Amino acid sequence: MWLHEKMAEKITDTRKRIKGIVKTYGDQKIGDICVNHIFGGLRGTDLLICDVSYVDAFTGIHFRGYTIDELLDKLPKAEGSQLPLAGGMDYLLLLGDLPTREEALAVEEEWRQRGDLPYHVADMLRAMPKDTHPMTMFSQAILALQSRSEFSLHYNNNLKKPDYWKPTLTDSLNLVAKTPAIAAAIYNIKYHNRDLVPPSQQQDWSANFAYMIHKDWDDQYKDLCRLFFFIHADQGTGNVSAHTAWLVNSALSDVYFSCSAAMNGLAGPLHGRANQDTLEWLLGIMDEFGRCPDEKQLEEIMWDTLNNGKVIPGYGHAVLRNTDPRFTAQLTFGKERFGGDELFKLAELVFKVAPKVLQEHGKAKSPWPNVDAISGTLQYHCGLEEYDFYTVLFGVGRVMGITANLVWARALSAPLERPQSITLDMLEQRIDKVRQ
Ligand code: NMX
Ligand code: MLT
Repeated sequence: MWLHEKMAEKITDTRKRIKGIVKTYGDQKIGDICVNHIFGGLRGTDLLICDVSYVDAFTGIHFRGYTIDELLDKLPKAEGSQLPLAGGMDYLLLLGDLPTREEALAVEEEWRQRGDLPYHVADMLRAMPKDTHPMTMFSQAILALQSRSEFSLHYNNNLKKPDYWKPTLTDSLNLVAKTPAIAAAIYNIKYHNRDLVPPSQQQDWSANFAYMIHKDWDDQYKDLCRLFFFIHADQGTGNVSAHTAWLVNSALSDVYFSCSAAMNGLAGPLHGRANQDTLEWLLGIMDEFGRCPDEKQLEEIMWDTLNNGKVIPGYGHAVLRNTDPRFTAQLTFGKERFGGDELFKLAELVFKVAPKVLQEHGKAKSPWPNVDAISGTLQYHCGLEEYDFYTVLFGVGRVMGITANLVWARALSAPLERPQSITLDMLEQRIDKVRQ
């Protein structure tokens, strides 16, 4: 397949590069591990290599070296839209090159041919209890596709190690192709108890989600899908979901096992579920006041939230120390299209007040908004009021980057990840020894 051929060239070069680095500098020290790293969730340790994307503390995400603004300008656009084709983004994440329009459309076409949801997945989703969280459904649906894994099939038939990436790329294309249909199935089954709509052959991958949830008429929502899936596509391999996938995949578990596990991490309130929690919090404020409160009232609400031992959802970050550019991209989208919306005004006001309050509170290392501070507000404005669903949308975007990383993991024979654990006694002995 054409994408496999293009990847093969890149992989050969990168393998040589890594071989050279390890051969020449294998013993070169590049950092230190302190006790604080062990007890601080490994923050501040450069322990992973990821060329697909990089998160800078101040300028945020760079996809293959490009910022969000650069890519909004440079990536080929969807028909009749100013927003990028996800096919172009996947091409960039996998290969590291900006795609031409033809190349972006060719990835879209690959997905179009692979995008149908097998009956057994839809049946399984329908059989799940109605109060099942949509992220549980999403993770299970991905896992239910595992029986189709090309990697597992070929591995069982003596696939050679240098070729592991090939069926991994096929799995990656197949899974990404189906994620809009999985998400739409969850939405249609859980909230509307209605028939599923098969993906359209006419829509681009992002817009197809809108089409399958009966919003084919809504061009604004299609654009929001294009923006949303694009900005959520990757965030290095250190975040909980991507790192989970990386770890699981290091045992040679295929893309489906790895991505299903990743989505279980994304479902946590400190990670992707913050978009659900943010909207719930904002709607609670709107309910209390019947409108957007004034600055002073909002400040009081924030202090109440903090004094009750809760976090301000959507604010702070493990790595970022500035406003998340994914927040800014969504803020701009909302301002241009529905700036007068009361809920949107509230999200804007939170942006004005929260950093000040969090700085005064003095705990969070970053008082600035992350991607989740506004994403639910845009979804809600566009008619998706079922906010416990929003993390599924985060997952649809994220699977693109995670799978690109997994193709590279297999291409570069990323080893079984297995750090050593030591006991507290051993740690104290080690500290004594080093201090002597
Ligand atoms: N509101 C109140 N307190 C906060 C916040 C916040 N938004 N952010 C951090 N803190 C507290 C944090 O709970 C911790 O308190 P304690 O010492 O009592 O445990 C202290 O500040 C230091 O935390 P940090 O080192 O700044 O943050 P950390 O790297 O541990 O966690 C987050 C990062 C993102 C989990 C944290 O900022 C947070 O809980 N934010 C709110 C939830 C959120 O928006 N999550 C989404 C992240 C993005 N994503 O999509 O994954
Ligand atoms: C993400 O997009 O994965 C989040 O911002 C969390 C992170 O980067 O750790």
